[in-house]
Amino acid sequence: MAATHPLALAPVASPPATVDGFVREFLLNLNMERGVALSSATETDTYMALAATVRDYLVARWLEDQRRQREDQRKAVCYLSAEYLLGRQLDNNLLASGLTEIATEALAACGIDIDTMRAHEVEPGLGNGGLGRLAACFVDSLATLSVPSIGYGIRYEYGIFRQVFRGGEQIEKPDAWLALGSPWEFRHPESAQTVSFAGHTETYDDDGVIRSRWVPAWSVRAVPYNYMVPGYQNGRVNTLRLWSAEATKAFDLRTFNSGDYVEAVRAQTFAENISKVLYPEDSTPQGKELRLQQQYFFVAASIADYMTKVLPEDFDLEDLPERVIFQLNDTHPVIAVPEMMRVLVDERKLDWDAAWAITQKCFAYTCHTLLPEALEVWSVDLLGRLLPRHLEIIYRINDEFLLRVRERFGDDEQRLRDMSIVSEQRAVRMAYLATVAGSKVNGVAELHSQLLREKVLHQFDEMMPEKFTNVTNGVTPRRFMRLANPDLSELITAALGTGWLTDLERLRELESYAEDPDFRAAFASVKAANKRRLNDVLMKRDGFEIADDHLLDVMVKRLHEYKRQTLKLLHIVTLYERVVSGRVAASDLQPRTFIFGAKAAPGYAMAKRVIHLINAVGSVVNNDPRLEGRLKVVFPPNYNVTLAERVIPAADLSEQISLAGKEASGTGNMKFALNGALTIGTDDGANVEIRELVGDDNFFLFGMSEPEVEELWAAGYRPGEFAQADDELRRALDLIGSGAFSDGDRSTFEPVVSNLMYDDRFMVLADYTSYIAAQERVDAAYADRDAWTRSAILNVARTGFFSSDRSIRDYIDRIWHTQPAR
Ligand code: GL4
Ligand code: PLP
Repeated sequence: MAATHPLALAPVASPPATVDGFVREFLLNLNMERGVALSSATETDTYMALAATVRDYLVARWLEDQRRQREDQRKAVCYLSAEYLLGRQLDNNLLASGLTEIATEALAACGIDIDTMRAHEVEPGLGNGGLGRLAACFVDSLATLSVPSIGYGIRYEYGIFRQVFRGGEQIEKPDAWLALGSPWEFRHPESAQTVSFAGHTETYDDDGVIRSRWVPAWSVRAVPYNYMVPGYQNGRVNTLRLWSAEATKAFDLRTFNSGDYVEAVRAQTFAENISKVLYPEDSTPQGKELRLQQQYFFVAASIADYMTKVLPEDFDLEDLPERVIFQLNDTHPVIAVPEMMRVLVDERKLDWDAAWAITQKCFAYTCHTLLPEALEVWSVDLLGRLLPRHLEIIYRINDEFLLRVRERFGDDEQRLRDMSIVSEQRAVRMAYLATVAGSKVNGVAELHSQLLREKVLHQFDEMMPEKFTNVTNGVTPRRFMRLANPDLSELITAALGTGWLTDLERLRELESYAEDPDFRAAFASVKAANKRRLNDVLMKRDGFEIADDHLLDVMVKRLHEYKRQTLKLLHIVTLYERVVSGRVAASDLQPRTFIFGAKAAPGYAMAKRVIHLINAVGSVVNNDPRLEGRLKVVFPPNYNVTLAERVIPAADLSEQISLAGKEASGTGNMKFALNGALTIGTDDGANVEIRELVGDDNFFLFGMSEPEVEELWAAGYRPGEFAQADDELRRALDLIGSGAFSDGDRSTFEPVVSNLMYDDRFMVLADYTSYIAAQERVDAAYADRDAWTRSAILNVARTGFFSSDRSIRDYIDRIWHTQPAR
C-alpha cells in the first residue's frame, strides 16, 4: 500500500531552529522519552533529553542523505576500522548542526547550564590512541566534504580502560561507557547479520562445477548500531555503523531445548564476548584468538551489510569497483580480503580470476607503523581452526602471487621466502596480504611512506611501485580548534572572517598578523586564558595547579618506549639535579610545568614502570623546597580525548621526541602546532613536514636523523659510551638509580636505568645531549615572550595543511577517485 498522506511522503521535518522550537522539543523528549518532568529531572535525564533533541534536528537530513546515496549510485567509501576514538559527541553535533547558541539559550531558559550537560557525557573511547582518533577525524571530514561513505567498526561494550594511579602506579578500571546507555545510537536488530566461525570446508558438485564451501561450526549475530556523523554546517549526515555481537537464536534454542539452561546462558556470554572489550594494545598486536574473532566479526558483518543492504539486489558485481572502495585502516580489517573472495566465489559463484580482479580494485590499505613487532601476523593453525575457508583462500592468493614473483624475478628462493604472505614460521603476514590485494598502499606521512617503500615493504615496492603512495595524516579543525579552543577561533575569525574552518590553508593569511603587536597581545592573552581554563579543569579533576608564569611543556600520547617519555624524564631529572647539587641556582631556572598524559598497555611492564617513575619524580620535584616551585610535574590520570581538548590549547611546548624512523606520523603533533604550541622534536613522522612548513626558526629540532640512527645502529650502538661522555647524563641516571625517587629503594627503578644503560633500543642516551641543548634554546626563546608569541602565531598560520579535510582530499585524488554526493 502506498502512503498518501502528505506528511508521510518525506521524513518528518526537523523542529524549528529557534529557541522556542528547541525548548519544546527538549521538553517533549524529557517528558515523553524519559518520562519525567523538568522539575524532577536528574542530570542524566536532562542530558539524555538534550542529546535526543540534537538528534531530532539531525535525523531528517540523515534520512535524506541515505535516500540520496541510494539513488545517486555514486561510488562510496567504506572505511573499515577496528577503532574509532570519538570523544564526546554533544558539542560536536551542536556545532555541526549550527545549534550551539540556540541550545545554550534554550537550556538556560529551562534553568540548565549547558556546560554541566557537556561535562555529563562519558566519551566513547573505542580506540587506543592516534590510529583510532584518526578514524574519528576522517569520518568528520568525509561528512564535511560530502563524500558518500559509511564507517564500519565495533561497538565495544568496554572501550579503552580508565586509568587511575595508586601509589603512582597505573591501575586499569573498566570503562563502562554504556552504563547509562548512549543517546547517540540507533540499534537495528532487524538488520543483524550472521557471522560464522570454525568448522570445516568441503567440495561439492554444483551442476557439474566442483566448488568449495565452508561448513561453519558456530555463529553469532552482528547487530548494527548506527551513529549519525554530521558534516560541519553543510546539511550532510553520514553513518557510522558499529557492530555488537549477540548470540544467535538458533544457538540458544538448541541448547535450551536440550534442557541445559546453564549451557545456553554460557553460549550467550561466549557470543557476546566478541564485542565486549577493546584490546588495549597500541602498536603491538596481541595475537589472541578473541582478537581475530573481533576482526573477522566486524568485517564479515560489514561486507555482508554492504553487499546485501546497501547494494541494489540486481547489481552486476563486475561493476563493484565503480561503486565502492573498502579502505583498510591498518591490518586489523585485512581478513576482509579473503572474506570478499569467499563471498564472490563461494556465494555469488564468480570464477576465481574475475573475483580476484574485482577484489583487488575494491580494497586499499593504509599502513600505520614501522615497528616490525607491530606488523600483525596470525598463525596458520589459528586461522585454520577459526576460519578454515579463509586460510585456503589465502594460500591460493599466495600461490598465485608467488608465481608472479617467480615470473618477474626468476627462481630466487630467498626472495620468494621473503615475500611469501605465509612465512616459514607458518604465520600469515597481514600487511603482505593487504599489499598484494590492495589497489593502493599508503603510509601516513612523507617519511613514513618513504621508509615503507625502502624498508618494510621494499621488495613489494620493487615489484609494484605504482601501488605505493602517501597520504599525510590530518586532524579535524572543528573539534581540535573550534571546540577545543573557542577563543583562538574567535580571534582568527575576527581577523580572517568565517570560512577558514573548512578551508584551513586560509590560516596562511595570519602570517601578516604575526607582525602586528596588537594581534600578538591578543593571541598571548588567549593562551593565558587557556592555561587558566586548564588550571580550573585540573584543579577540579585532580587538584593540580598550573601557575600562570610557567612555560607549559607537554608530552601527551600513549606510553611507549619508542616515543621516549624517558628522554623527557631525563631532562626533568637533569634540571632537578643541577639545582640540588648546587650547580645552578633555582632562581636561574625558567619556571616550567611539565604535563604528562599517557596510558600504558596493561601487559607492557616497562611502560608501566615508566609511568610509576614519572609520578615518583613528580612527587619529589614538586615537594623539594630547594626548587622554589620553579619546576612542577603534573600527570593527570586517564588521558583521553576530552582531556586532550583542554591540554593542547594551553600548551606552549609540544614534545614530539620519538626516535627518528619509529613514529609513523603522529597526530598530536599537528594539534599542538595548530593551537600555537612550538614543537621540540626529532625529524620523525609528520614532524618533518611540520618543520618544513613552519620553518627552522619556529621549531626546535634535535637528535639523529633516520639515516644517522641506522648508521649508529649498524655500527653497534653502545649506550654506556654516551653516558660516559656526558657528565650530566650520568648524574641523572645515577640519581634515578640511587633510589632518590623511590625512598632510597634502588630496585624500584633499576630496570629502567639498566635498560637505558645496556640495551636502549630506542637510543635515548644517544639523543640526550642534543635534546638538552635544544631545551636550552627553548628557554632562551621563551625569555623573549613577544618573539615566542610571533613564532606561535606562525605555527598556526603555516600548518593549515594538517586539516583532515586535506587528508581526505588526498585519499580521493590518489586512491579512491570518488565524487562528492550531489
Ligand atoms: C599509529 C602510529 O603509531 C602514529 O604515528 C600515527 O599517527 C597513527 C595514525 O596514523 O597510527 N599506528 C598505531 S598502531 N597506532 C598509532 O597511533
Ligand atoms: N591519545 C589521545 C587521547 C589523543 O587525542 C591523541 C591524538 O590527539 C593521541 C593519543 C595520539 O597522540 P600522538 O599522535 O602524539 O601519538
